Amino acid sequence: MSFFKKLKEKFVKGPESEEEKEQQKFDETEDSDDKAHSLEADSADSEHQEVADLQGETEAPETEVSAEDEEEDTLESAVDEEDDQDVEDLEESFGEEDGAESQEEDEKVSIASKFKMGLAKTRNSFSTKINDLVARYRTVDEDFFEELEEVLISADVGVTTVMEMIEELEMEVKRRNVQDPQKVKEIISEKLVEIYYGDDRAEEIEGLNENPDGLTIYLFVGVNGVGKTTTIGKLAHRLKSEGKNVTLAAGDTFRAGAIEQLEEWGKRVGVNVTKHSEGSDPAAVIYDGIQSAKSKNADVLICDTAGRLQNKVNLMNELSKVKRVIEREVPGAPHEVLLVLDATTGQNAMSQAKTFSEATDVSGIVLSKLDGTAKGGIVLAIRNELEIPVKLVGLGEKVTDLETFDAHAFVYGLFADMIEEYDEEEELS
Ligand SMILES: Nc1nc2c(ncn2[C@@H]2O[C@H](COP(=O)(O)OP(=O)(O)OP(=O)(O)O)[C@@H](O)[C@H]2O)c(=O)[nH]1
Ligand SMILES: [Mg+2]
Repeated sequence: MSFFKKLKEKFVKGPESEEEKEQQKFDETEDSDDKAHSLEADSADSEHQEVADLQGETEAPETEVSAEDEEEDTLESAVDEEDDQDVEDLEESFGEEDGAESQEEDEKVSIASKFKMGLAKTRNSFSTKINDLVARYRTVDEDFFEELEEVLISADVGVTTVMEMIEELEMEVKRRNVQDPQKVKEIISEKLVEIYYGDDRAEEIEGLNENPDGLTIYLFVGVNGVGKTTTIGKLAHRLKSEGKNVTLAAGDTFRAGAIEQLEEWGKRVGVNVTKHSEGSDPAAVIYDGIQSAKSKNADVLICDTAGRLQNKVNLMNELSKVKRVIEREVPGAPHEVLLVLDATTGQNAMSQAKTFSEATDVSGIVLSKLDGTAKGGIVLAIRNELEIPVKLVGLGEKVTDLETFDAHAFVYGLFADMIEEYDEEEELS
C-alpha cells in the first residue's frame, strides 16, 4: 500500500456508508446547541468535586490547593477557540462511540488534527517549497536533489540528517524507477518517518515511563523561557483527566515569580503544589514534594526546576543534587528527565540538548512551541543526531495543546493537504 494511502486511512477518517453519514448529520443538528455548554458544565462539575476532595485532605502547611473560576475560564476559552472546533467535536464524540476500536480511531483522527493545526506554519512553508520544486522539474535529477536538500535544511532538519535522507531518497527513487518529481513527495514523507525511527528502532510511539509499583516522578529541565512550567501544567491536566492523582513541586526557587506561576497552574488544573519561599534550596522543595506525594498516595509528582544557562556550573550542580534526592527517596526515580527545548530557537536547541545530556541523563525531549515555527524539521534532527526520543510536543499555549509525539501524525501534519487530496489512482506502482 502506498504511504500516503496508509496515512490517509489512519488519520483521515470519513463516514463509511451513506447510512452513517445521515446518522452523523442527525447527531450534529441534535446536540450542536447544547454541546459547548454541557462539555463545560460536566468538566467543571467533576473538577470541582475532585478539587473539593483534595481540599479535604490537604492540611500540610507547605501545600496549597484552591479551585477558582480560572479552570472554567480555561475550559470556556478552549471551547470558544474557533480553530479548535473540529478537534473539540471529535474529542466530545469519544463518549458517544460504541466500541473501544472506534474510540481508538477517533483518537487517531483527533491527534492528527492537532498535529495538523500545530504544524500549520511548517507545513505552509515546507509544502509550498516542495510543490514549487516539483513543479519546476520534469525529471528527478541531481539538481532536483540539490534543491530538495536546501528545502530540508531550511526546515531545520539538520545537515547530517538531510545528507542521510537525500542519499536514501536517491536510492529509493532509483529502486522504484520514479521519473516524475510529483511522485517523490510521497517517498519523502515515507523517508521522514524512517529517518525518525532509524534502522534499529521499532516504529512505536514512545510514551512516558511510569512506575508500576507506586509514585512516578518526572523531572523537568531546560534553559529559561523554553516552556517548562507551561508544559508541566499541561501534563498535569492530561494525567489528571486520565484519572491520576497528580501533584507538583515548585523547584524553581531562583526566578522571581516562578513559584506563583506554578501555583497558578496548580489552581487552574486543580492539583496540589508543594512550595517553599523564593531563594530556598530546590532539593529541599523536591524532598518535601516527594513526602507530600507519598502521604497522599499520589500517582505522579512533576518537578519544576529553574531555567539553567548551559554554562552556569552551580546551577548544573544544583540539578544533580535534586536528582540525587529523587533517586534516594524513590528507587528507580526519576522515571523521566525531560529536557524542554523551544522549537523556535532552531539549531541552538541542539546545542542545549548536547550540554544538558552531558550534565544529566536526559531520557526524553519535550519540544515546545512547534506551533510557533516554520522549521518543525528540528524534531528529526534531535532524534537522529542526539538519539534522544522526542516524547512530547507543545502545539500551542492552551492547556490541551500537548501531545505525545507520533512520527506518523507529525508527517501527516507536514503533508496534510497532499494526503487529503490523495487519489488512489495516482498510487505508486
Ligand atoms: N505557542 C506556544 N507557546 C508556548 C508553548 N509552550 C510554552 N509556551 C509559552 O512560552 C512562554 C514561556 O513558558 P514557561 O513555561 O514560563 O517557560 P519556562 O521554561 O518555565 O521558563 P523559566 O521559568 O523562566 O525558566 C510562555 O509565554 C508560554 O505560554 C507552546 O507549545 N506553544
Ligand atoms: Mg518556569
